Amino acid sequence: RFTPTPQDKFTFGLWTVGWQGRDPFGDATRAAIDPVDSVQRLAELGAYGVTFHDDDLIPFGSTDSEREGIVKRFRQSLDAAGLKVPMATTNLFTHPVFKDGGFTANDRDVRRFALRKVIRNIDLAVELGAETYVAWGGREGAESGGAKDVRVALDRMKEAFDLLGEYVVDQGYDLRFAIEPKPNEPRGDILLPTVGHALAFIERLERPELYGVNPEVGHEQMAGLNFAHGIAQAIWAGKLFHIDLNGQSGIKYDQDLRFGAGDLRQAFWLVDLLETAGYAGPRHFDFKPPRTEDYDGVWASAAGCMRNYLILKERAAAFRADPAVQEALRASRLDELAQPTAADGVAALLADRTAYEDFDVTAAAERGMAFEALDQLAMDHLLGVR
Ligand code: GLT
Ligand code: MN
Ligand code: MN
Ligand code: MN
Repeated sequence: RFTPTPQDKFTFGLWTVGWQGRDPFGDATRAAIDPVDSVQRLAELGAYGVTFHDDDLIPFGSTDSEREGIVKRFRQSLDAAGLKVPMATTNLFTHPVFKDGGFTANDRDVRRFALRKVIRNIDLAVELGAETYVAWGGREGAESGGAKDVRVALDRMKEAFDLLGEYVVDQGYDLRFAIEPKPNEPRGDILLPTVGHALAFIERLERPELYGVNPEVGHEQMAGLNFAHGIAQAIWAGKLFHIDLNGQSGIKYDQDLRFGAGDLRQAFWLVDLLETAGYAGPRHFDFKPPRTEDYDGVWASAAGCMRNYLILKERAAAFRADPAVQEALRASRLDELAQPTAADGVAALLADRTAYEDFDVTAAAERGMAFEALDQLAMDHLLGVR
């Protein structure tokens, strides 16, 4: 019970368990871990796959022959452990050259370098079997108003994604992009700050079908938003290509807690949504084991992410299966929300006196929605007392 298996499709970034605990105030508290060891440990814990930034695997500045050797050894470890690489991404934020961004840096030579860096890693991602390429533009933004002409920067952002789309199509790759929004940190204000901004941006691209979103729990919550609502809209738009699961407690710095820590109620509704909406992609954890932990703590934290997901999955399923819940959903008229408002057409709506002239506004206003009873049932299931 609550023991993960590869069928659960849990994946982890190499940068998550491999985080050394460096923060703006303190040095690393843990030694670097060999990606090959992470692969091995994650497989033992029941994960399905790993993901990586180019630089997580191949240190920035490696020669071509060093790169080849690293990739060969990594591929062998994946095969031995039976782990997949469903997603990869590019580090366009650590090296000082990206201090003003990658795709939207004011410096054109930096933008061209950034595109080449992405393309180089796309080739590797496809070679390793990835279907999704994540783009988190953490350095695309500004700290001050005059530093970035946002409309022009969005032109450059579009140009970058269109070029990458063209490249992928030209190569015949079966790869789609997932844009990851974040409101701030490390930049004061980041471009494409929320799921909604990213969804609107995608529709302006030349090949919108190639692009979706990779929302992260904590990033939306840093903006005070309801994560499950954002995910629901992404699913509704057919754009939930990937997801970053973690935990966050309210509006503060990006905590990247293990999944289930932080806002537990939003985590419950999120799992309920993913499991009932038929999301088939990886359940990807993008968390940071706190810097207080040694490596035992790191693996306990990684195991906790998966365990919490499975517990919440069981709790959400129990909630949906409970006859009292089904009754409460009817009492709250969720079935009525599913009925079109005017399938009879606008003429019939205008001719329908019960819709307006004879509508009993007072009686309708007095009807209770019964949401509190419904939510308490959810709470009882979440807390395991039902
Ligand atoms: C970085 C960021 C994450 C992104 C990763 C992808 S890297 O750790 O904080 O949210 O998903 O670039
Ligand atoms: Mn984060
Ligand atoms: Mn992060
Ligand atoms: Mn993330």
